[in-house]
Amino acid sequence: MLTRRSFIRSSGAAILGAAVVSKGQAASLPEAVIQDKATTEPPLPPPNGRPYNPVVTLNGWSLPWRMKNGWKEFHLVAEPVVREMTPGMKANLWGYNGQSPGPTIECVEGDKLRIFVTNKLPEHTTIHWHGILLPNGMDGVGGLNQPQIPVGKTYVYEFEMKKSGTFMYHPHADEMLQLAMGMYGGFIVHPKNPNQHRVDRDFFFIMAAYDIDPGSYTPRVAEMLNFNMWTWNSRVFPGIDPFVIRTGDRARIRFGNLTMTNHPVHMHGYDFEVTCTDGGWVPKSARWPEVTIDSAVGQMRAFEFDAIYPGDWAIHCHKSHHTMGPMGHGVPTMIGVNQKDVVGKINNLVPEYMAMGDKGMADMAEMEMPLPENTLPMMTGQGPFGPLEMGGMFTVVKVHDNIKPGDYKDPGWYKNPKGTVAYEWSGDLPEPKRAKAPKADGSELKVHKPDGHGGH
Ligand SMILES: [Cu+2]
Repeated sequence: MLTRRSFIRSSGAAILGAAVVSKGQAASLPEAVIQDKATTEPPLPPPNGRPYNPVVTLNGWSLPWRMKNGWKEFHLVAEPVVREMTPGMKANLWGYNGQSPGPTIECVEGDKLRIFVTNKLPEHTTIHWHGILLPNGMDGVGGLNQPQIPVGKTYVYEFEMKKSGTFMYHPHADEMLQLAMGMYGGFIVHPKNPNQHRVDRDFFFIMAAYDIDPGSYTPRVAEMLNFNMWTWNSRVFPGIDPFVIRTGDRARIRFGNLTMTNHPVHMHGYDFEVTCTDGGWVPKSARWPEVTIDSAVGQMRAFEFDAIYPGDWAIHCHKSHHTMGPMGHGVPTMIGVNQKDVVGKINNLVPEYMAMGDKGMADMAEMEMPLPENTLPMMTGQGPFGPLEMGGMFTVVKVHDNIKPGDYKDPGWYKNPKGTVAYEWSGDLPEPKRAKAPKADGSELKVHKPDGHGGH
C-alpha cells in the first residue's frame, strides 16, 4: 500500500508550500500538491476518514487532502501548465495543480468537503461542481452564484456529499476559453458502504478537444467546431495508457465529455452494462447491454463488465476522425487518381514532393514525412503486428492473466494462443461471382459467368 508520502515521492510531485500560495493565509490553507508528469498514478488509498476503493485516473492522479475537524480539505490551484499530450508533443494549457486535467477529487457519501481554489491564471475564474447536489451559493457559476475569483485570490467552497457517483469539475467563467484551454477534472464520490457497487478495477477519464495548429503549442481558443486534437485526459494515442485488467476481474470504466461534440465510445471483445451516469447509479433492473455508449456534451457515463476474455482489446471513439492526429481539413481525396505524370513536373519545382493517397491513406502511417516541430503524424502507434494507424481517442484494454492485484503497469502485448489469429489463405483464388442487376422487365437475377477476361 502506498502512503501519501510515498505517493508524492513516486509520482515525482513536489509540495508547494502553502506560504507560496498565499502568505496571508499560510496557517489555514492545506498544501496544494503539484504533479509534474502525465503518468497514470496507482490508486491512492484513503489515509483517514471513511474507507473506499479508490479509482485510477488514466494518465492522471488523485488529490491528497487534509482532515481538519471533520472536514476533508483540498486545495486546487488554477494555473497555466505544460501538458505532454503524447511523447513528442506538448501543449501550453491551463489546468490545476500542474496538469490538465486537474487531479481527481475522491471522497465518500456523507463527507464534508472544504475545497480551497487559488487563482493563478491571468484572468478570473470559478469552479462548478458538475452533477453534485449542493447549496446554490456553492454551484460556481460566476456572476450568478458567486463573484468571480479574481487573479491571485483564493475562494473556499464547502458542501456535504449527498450521494455517490461519477462527477467532474470545471470553470463557469469565460467558459468557452477556459474549457478550450484544458480546465477540468474528475470528482468521484464513493458509496458509504464500500461493498456497494464494488469492482476490482475502477478507471476514470474525461474527454477534451483542442485546436492546435501544426507547429504550435497553444490551442486556438476561438474555435467552435473544428478541433483537431481529440483527447482522453488531455492525452492522445499512443500517449493514452492502457486499461490494465486481470483476467476475471470486475472492471468499471467511467468517463465524461467536455468536448463540443458527442463521442460514441466503443470497446471490443465484450458487451457491457451502463451502470452509472452523472445523475447517479442505474438500478440493476434498468441496465441494458451495449458495445458502444454515446456520450453527449456534458454527459458522464460508467460501464461495467466481467473481464473474462483475455486479450488486447481496442477501445476508442467510433468517429473515425477522432482516432487521428491533427490534420488539415483541406486534404483532397486522391483515391484512384494517377499522379505519375504530374509528380515529375512538380519535382522540378519541389524536389521532396511525394505522390500519396492514390491507394488510400494507410501508407502515411509508415511513411517518414518531415513534420513541423511539436506536430504528430496523423496516424501512429506500433502494435505487435505493425503500425496501428490510430491516434486521438484510442487505447487498449489489456485483459491478461498473471497481473497482480494493484498492479497497473503495462504488461506488454497479449500472446495469442496458437491457431487463434487471422491468417493468410494460401490456396486457389478464383474470381468472385458477381450478381447482375435485375432487368427492368422483372426477369430473374442471372449470375455473371467469367468470360475470358477475368476467369481462368
Ligand atoms: Cu469522438
